[in-house]
Amino acid sequence: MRDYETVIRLFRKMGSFCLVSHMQPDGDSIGSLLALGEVLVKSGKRVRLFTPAAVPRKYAFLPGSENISAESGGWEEDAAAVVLDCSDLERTGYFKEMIARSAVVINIDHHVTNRRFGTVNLVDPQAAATGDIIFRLIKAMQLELTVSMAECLYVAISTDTGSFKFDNTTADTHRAAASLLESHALNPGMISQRIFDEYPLSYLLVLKKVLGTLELFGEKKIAAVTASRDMLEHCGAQVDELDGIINYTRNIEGVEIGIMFFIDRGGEVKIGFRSKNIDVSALAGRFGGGGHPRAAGCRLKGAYGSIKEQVIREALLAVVSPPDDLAGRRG
Ligand SMILES: [Mn+2]
Repeated sequence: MRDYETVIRLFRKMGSFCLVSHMQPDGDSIGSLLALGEVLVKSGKRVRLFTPAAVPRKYAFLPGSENISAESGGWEEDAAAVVLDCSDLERTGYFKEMIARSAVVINIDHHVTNRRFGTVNLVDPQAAATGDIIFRLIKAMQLELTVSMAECLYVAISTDTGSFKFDNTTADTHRAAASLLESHALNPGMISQRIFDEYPLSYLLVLKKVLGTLELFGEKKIAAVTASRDMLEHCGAQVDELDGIINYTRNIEGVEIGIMFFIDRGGEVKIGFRSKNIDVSALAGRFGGGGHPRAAGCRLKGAYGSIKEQVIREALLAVVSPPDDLAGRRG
């Protein structure tokens, strides 16, 4: 609680705040930014909101999102910098230098890996979302929770928990969500429809094409799909619309490794790996790539056919003989 009190004292003492969150803005970063921004405005402070990239279309319905600037022009040198949901300053992109020049940096985050770069650090890895910490701050400040704050924080918490499905979801997370729903007549069905269920038509068109390429190898323990720059153009889709598609391969019952080949321009093939148990960062490492044990990738130059052959061969070896340390951990 001491960290909360320190932050609250600074909120009361300082008159002007620049709030900033991370690249690839998500529901937690946007929701936390807007809710805390409103808290400070309601407390009579001068507040500016920033993200190092435009607010994604699906979060544009959140009240106040039009006040978030992706440009650093309005940054105030004398304001306290409040950095939200960032484990390190690199995550703030081109705001990094301005933050580093601020006399007061308030770091509010929930990542275990947070580098404690602030003058004050309110880092709570127990919190499922930064929005959860903002909610506790509002309670500790004994402020009225407005309907817009509640909506933004509900979006923050529900997105960072994958709609209350991930392992970071605790009884406290549900209690916070329950308080938010109780405080105002939020519409969780509408919120989840907008954030989790709706997608552009181009996504479905590209999904249909990519799933049409599905192949299975190694007694159906490896599933692979292939996408290409041409497919994207044909469907009018953006490259980020491919992001979730690889999970379809990994999620097939019995499959251990899911692979997506993306044939880009200039003879480059990007390869994504997903797994249930096998360390695919080691597999990606064999091709000069890297990542996390369950999600990794690499990029190779050359003909798609021979690249695919090499990658599948290595993946088959990984399925047959997973590294001992990970094999031992299998439930
Ligand atoms: Mn977060």
